[in-house]
Amino acid sequence: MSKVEILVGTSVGCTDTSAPYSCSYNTRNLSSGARVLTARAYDAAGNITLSSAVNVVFDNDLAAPTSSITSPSAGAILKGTVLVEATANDDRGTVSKVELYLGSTLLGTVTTAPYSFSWDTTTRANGSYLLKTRAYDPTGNYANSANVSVTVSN
Ligand SMILES: [Ca+2]
Ligand SMILES: [Ca+2]
Repeated sequence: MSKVEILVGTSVGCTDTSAPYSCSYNTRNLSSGARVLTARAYDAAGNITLSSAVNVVFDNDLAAPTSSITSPSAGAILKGTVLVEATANDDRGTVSKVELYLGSTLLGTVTTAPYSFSWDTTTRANGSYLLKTRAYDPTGNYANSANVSVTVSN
């Protein structure tokens, strides 16, 4: 045997040139769904043998959760300590954590709903700021919410 290729559908997923034949393939390279795996073996003379097919299902969580800040609303003028509230949802139903950012500065992390953050605006100079959340699922996919522009006026 000179090499064995593992086919994922009709594409070569990975190749091994030494016995025992095995190789690692990242199933996250493809969308989730039913797949057919086949081994294609080449001998030194170039003869090719195809194995019987094995049906498998790729079942990766590839989609990041979405989140949005529900309070304060855009354009709000804030003073003192305010409650920042967000919602978050994942395609697989589990959000592992939601982070609140002021610009690029992490203000806090909440791991269970409701996603509420207490923010002491007096630690900031008066002016305009952008708030956003970043939601994670258990696989580690994450995405930012839209920015909400607020003004601190203490
Ligand atoms: Ca090997
Ligand atoms: Ca997900």
